[in-house]
Amino acid sequence: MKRLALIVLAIAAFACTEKHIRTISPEADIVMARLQQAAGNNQFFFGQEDFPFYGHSWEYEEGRSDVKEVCGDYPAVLGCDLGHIELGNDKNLDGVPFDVMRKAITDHFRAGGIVTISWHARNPLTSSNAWDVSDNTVVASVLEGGSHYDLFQTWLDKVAVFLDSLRMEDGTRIPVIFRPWHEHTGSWFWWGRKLCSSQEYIALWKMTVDYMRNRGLDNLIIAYSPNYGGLDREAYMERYPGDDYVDLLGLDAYGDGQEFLDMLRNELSMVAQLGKEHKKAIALTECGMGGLGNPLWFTQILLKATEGHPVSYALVWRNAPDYLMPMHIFAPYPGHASEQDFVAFYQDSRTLFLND
Ligand code: BMA
Repeated sequence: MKRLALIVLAIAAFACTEKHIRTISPEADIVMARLQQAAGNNQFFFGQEDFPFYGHSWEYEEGRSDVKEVCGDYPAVLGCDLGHIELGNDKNLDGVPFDVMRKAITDHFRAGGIVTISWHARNPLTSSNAWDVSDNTVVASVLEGGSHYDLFQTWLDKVAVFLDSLRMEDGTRIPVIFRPWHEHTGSWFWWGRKLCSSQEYIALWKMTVDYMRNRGLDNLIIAYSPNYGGLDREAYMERYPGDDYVDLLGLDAYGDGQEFLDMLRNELSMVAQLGKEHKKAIALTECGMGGLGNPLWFTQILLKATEGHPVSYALVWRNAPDYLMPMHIFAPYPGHASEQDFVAFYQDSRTLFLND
């Protein structure tokens, strides 16, 4: 009897610790292997945020994409954002209906594409947006024991429900590069560097990832993405939650010019070295030049920055409709000055698009 009780206890203890064990689906493993393979060949997948939903001069027209209209193929990586899902809204912070997003994600994966999801969550303490940095107790407030813990659990639940709803007809979950709490080395989001301690940031990260894993989400490839700019190894790793909580080492980097290129190359070689040591793929999880004023940005900056570095993908940000946000663009559209340069970028043997 005593022995039986001990066995039961041992199983219970294992079940408790098991919730923190990383499980990853075969489909997500394939995506990770494909990312590593591309990087090993000195190639990278090109991606864009929100590309199927709208472009420079249009919104919600099935099959359209500014990038496709310029080079004939779609980006290989589709980026989406869950901001406002926490409010129970039907549309995200940029007006994209979550149903439309789900369908686009499914179609993109079915066509062989890769999906990444970020979350510009609103400020749970002040009820303002993700950029409200007026209070530096927000992260503490959502952690266990904090005043907004219960509310925040309901937010995590809404994210988990959406991520779990991304499935193929046979029920298999679609692999997603999930990229929470990004650009935390800057201080423009409520989870940013000056807004919380390292311990608080790491606790927020672990709570988020554990929540998703406890819900059985084995389709997530977790991406860590500090913001570029003056980062050395220590600064990059300062708030690293640990190898069990991260699958991909990212960098978000916006800019143009020689100084930007030199610094980005330095930081990418630092991230590449860390990727080697920690056995993680690396990526430019966000990049671009706001407004795309340099017509040679794609060949002279992005291609040169990634040359010789095992960057698995590079995702540029969204092309917002001009009538909503003038020149909030990161990829060319037909008639844009960088069209030709983008075609050369597309034709370069190192870049991979959806057909690849
Ligand atoms: C920012 C801008 C915002 C947008 C946010 C989330 O960089 O594009 O307009 O709301 O990303 O997509």
